[in-house]
Amino acid sequence: MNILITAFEPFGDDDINSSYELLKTLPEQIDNKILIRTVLPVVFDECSILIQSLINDVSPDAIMCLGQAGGDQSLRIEVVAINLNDARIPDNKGNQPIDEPIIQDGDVAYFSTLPTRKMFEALKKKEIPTRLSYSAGTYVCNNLMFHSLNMTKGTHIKTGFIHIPLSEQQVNDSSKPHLDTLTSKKGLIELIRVL
Ligand code: PCA
Repeated sequence: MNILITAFEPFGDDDINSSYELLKTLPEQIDNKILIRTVLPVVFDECSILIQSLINDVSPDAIMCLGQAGGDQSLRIEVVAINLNDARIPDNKGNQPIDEPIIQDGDVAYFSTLPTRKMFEALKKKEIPTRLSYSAGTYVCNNLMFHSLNMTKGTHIKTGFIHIPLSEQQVNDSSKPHLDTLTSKKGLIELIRVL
């Protein structure tokens, strides 16, 4: 089984992105699952052009996209992506769409096709902080999740998105919400095993 796992480069004021730091710690294989790991630019629509060419090249059985979400301390399993770009800050190429559809006249929203409830239960069982999230936002992560689900619609490719909290490296005050990379890694490996 091939699993395509993507993370994002740093964006905004951050020099690192916890999703990319986490991706770098993952092995090439977990059980019988080959992990194809790649980092994507934080640029509206451009990230999805790259993912499309990866889908064509590696024919994955599942796609798990990762992104950083500040202000949280649990692995956020995204359940839904909506057809809306609304950027609070510009992306890494200076684009800042406001109230724009991702795909004109496209579907309004897509549900993740990963087994989100099962993934959530698996992490709870291992006491790894997690929650099901019903909004992936309206920035580049939601953009990527929406495009990926649109591309894999009607195929066997299970597709979804996980938001990763800031890592311990990114908070100078440990009372700020974060999750250490080791726990995020344990959680992610568990999520991959559930697939
Ligand atoms: N997080 C942003 C975009 C890139 C990332 O890692 C988001 O949540 O949209």
